Amino acid sequence: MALSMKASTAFGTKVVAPQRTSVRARATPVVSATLREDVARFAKAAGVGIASLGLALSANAASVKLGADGGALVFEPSTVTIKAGESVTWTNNVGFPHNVVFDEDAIPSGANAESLSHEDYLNAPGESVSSKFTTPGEYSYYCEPHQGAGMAGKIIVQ
Ligand SMILES: [Cu+2]
Repeated sequence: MALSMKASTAFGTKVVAPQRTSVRARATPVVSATLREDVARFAKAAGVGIASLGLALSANAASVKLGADGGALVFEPSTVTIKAGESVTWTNNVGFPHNVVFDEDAIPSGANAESLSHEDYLNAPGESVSSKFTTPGEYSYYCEPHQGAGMAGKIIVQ
């Protein structure tokens, strides 16, 4: 009550337009601080979310399943087309362990087979790896454990 009286008094002695803001600021300092904190926290969390979302969007990662839903030992889809600078993410689906192997002679010159490859076996369900492709061209790759079964794929980088 004392606060609102003071606010009313102030209201009477000052210019009308900015008073509303002034009164609200005076009447709810604690709420404002908490709100500011919440907004800051939210902005921080959202910022991180938006940042990674932006990254995902601008990087436009293509997704490849390791093993088809039906159980076939294939990369699904076996061929993906992306733009230079975009990434491909491989995710364990069925029939693992899988891995992702690029050979020097099956990728554009200038690209690094070793850094693109993920030779460590993916053993866990849903486990994923990704590679970023910066050099345009065609990249053939395979899964070592299932190479004999024809588990091979292609990335076309435009
Ligand atoms: Cu495999």
